[in-house]
Amino acid sequence: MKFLCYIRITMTEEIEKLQQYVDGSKKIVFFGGAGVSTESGIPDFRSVDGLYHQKWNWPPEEILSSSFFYNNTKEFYRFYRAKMLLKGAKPNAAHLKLAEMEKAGKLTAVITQNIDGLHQAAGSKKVYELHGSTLRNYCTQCHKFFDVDYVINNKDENGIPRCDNCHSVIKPDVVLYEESLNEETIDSSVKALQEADMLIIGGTSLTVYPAAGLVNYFRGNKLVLINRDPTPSDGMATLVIHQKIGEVLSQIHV
Ligand code: CNA
Repeated sequence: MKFLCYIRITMTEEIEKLQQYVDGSKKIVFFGGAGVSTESGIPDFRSVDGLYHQKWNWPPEEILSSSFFYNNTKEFYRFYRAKMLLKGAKPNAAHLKLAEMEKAGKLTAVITQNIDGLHQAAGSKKVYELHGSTLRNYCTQCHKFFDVDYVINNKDENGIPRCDNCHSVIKPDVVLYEESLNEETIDSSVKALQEADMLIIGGTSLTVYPAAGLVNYFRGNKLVLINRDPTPSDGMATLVIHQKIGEVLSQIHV
């Protein structure tokens, strides 16, 4: 009895509504972005303390473009090592709750724009990585694969990781600006969204296309948007929660 009273006082109406949605759904899909990992200490792009507000000689979207990678590999890796290769980051309450939802048979897929591998580290199995992963890397010449530890521990005098087979430049298996998304990943994401009975969008400004456009494939009527700041898509959601996603999801019971 005491326990029930406690929940009633601390749960906001938004969280109660989210809980009702989760209770009544069997095929939840989560679509997320960089905001899912800020509570793990990884900066996003567009928040006030995000990468777009830090001073670099080029804007992040230019450094993280394909042409910049090939023309200015040294500078790419200076940025990439400092800002994208954050080893030691651990899954937070949001990653863990989503993995728990999948294990409980409620969530069918996580579709993420993130490249940090934290959903899998939390235990999620069905993860569609729209923009690839920093954990996978390959030689631009002979295509040999390398893990993230190799990239962290091996660099030439310019900070560039090189293949131990042919000495060519290693590239992270991430989708850089100017590059196309993997078709199989898109198809699987679209299918999951079309079959979903609930969609939770979280921690994304929904401004990076074509990834952000995928949420339009959702046909259900329970669309929850959990984002610290307003997004252009707030109007299409049936429930909008402007709070930290880890704090919100940790209050949900599966
Ligand atoms: P973004 O444009 O930086 O937007 C992030 C959004 O998350 C913002 O609207 C914030 O308000 C919101 N946000 C930040 N922290 C929280 C929080 N704790 N709870 C809820 N909301 C929060 O990032 P997007 O993902 O929309 O943009 C897509 C880019 C960012 C993709 O290409 C990613 O690869 C890229 N990115 C990924 C990572 C990562 O893998 N962790 C980090 C930085 C950038």
